[in-house]
Amino acid sequence: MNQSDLFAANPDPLDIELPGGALRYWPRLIAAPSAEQWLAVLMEQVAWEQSDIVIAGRRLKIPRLNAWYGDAGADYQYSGRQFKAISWLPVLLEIRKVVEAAVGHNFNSALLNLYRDGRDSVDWHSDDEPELGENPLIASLSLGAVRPFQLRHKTRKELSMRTLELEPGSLLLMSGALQHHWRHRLPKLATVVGPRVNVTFRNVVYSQPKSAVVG
Ligand SMILES: O=C(O)CCC(=O)C(=O)O
Ligand SMILES: [Mn+2]
Repeated sequence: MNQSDLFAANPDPLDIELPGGALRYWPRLIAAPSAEQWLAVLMEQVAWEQSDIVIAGRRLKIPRLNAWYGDAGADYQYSGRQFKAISWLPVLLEIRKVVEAAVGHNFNSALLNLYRDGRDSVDWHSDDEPELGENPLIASLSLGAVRPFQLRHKTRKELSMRTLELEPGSLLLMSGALQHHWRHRLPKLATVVGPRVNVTFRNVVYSQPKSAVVG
């Protein structure tokens, strides 16, 4: 694929200032043909799994499929589970190159999510695992169905919830202290929607053995 074909006509980002955090949004970083092709390849080639998490001592299946890819050693833990990085697929290296060029930063890993339909979701959370460092830089590429992405301040209830409709081919960059002050989610939808794949590039800044690894 020709590199220039990957970019849409207007790759300029929008800066969205939030109290205590920064968001940068490229509505159409990737042109539609590449976005559609990548969606199909990722749905087929990624080692999708329905992970479970432990909440209040109970093991539950998460309402989406996911997978963790990255450089050797870029492992990741949350809710008592360790995710060993799978080596990059060629398509992920291609996507990473485009995302790194836009953001001006390198990433050593990516968490992929597959929302099979509107019943799949991710609940309120911050991407604040210690592996991601003090102020994580998270670049989130969307492919497939448009889904609302919502942000809510952790303590300042007077601040209204923000909603961004994440378009296919768009990139959302979360940076600064955003993860300290805001939570985000991708809610379930009552309407019929097709699949959406989200590739969130991250940087695992240290990787050390931990003793209490479950499962
Ligand atoms: O699907 C999205 O846009 C958000 C995913 C997310 O927040 C995460 O994987 O941590
Ligand atoms: Mn997140």
